[in-house]
Amino acid sequence: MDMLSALADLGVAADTLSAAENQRLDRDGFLPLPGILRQSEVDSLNARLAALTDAEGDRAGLEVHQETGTDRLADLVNKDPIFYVCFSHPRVLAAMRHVLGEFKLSSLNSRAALPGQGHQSLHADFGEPVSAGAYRVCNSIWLLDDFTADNGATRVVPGSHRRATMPAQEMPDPAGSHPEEVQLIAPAGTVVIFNSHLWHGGTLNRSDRPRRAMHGYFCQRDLPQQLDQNAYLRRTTYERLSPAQRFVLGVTEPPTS
Ligand SMILES: O=C(O)CCC(=O)C(=O)O
Repeated sequence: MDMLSALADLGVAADTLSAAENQRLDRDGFLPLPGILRQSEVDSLNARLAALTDAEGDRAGLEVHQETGTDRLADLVNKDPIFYVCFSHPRVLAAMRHVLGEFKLSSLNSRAALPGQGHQSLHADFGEPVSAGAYRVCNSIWLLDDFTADNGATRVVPGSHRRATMPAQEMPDPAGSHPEEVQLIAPAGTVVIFNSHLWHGGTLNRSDRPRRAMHGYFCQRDLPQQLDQNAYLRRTTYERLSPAQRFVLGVTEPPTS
């Protein structure tokens, strides 16, 4: 299996994203893909995430990261086949191919910003700036609630992925607002691809309900993953996945247990 065969097997074609969509992703650093999930699918994902959050309690998210004021879960790859869409959807994979070339999943997590919480500093999801075009990581945020101006919708600074700097190099306080920032306001079921070198962050959830989303985070194939998929992959998961899905996860050998 190689990248092109895996993408073809998963339904990615040359025109899966239009030229205009690719140009928008290059220019702005983010691209909303509306209507990827139906409301019934959003409801099923939310129900499964709620059950996992209850079951995992204080351990929830520990495989990658816990964050005050949020409910996080990590390693969703191994927690239910319902989540496989996040690393198999042709439109998402076409975007990753466009930004990263040879890529694999880095991690698949969820994040719900709780009422009165969720604000983050502007940041990039990579430790150092990279030159425009030499992108190493790219994210996809799966909206499981309508993202509104008030409920903690992610903010981004359009075009900042091309600046080759980090927010702290240009802003006195990256927790503050940036004059060019915009919020990702879109209905549940949308997936927003965002170049992870784009300055972005969660905002304060001023509503009385959690703002739920999943993050399918991808990296170039030569990078270490945020969650080592070979180390974590369960035998049952391996057996359920197609060869192309295993390739996207960067899984090389069957797990021993
Ligand atoms: O969930 C969000 O709105 C963004 C989260 C984010 O950027 C992060 O956790 O690094």
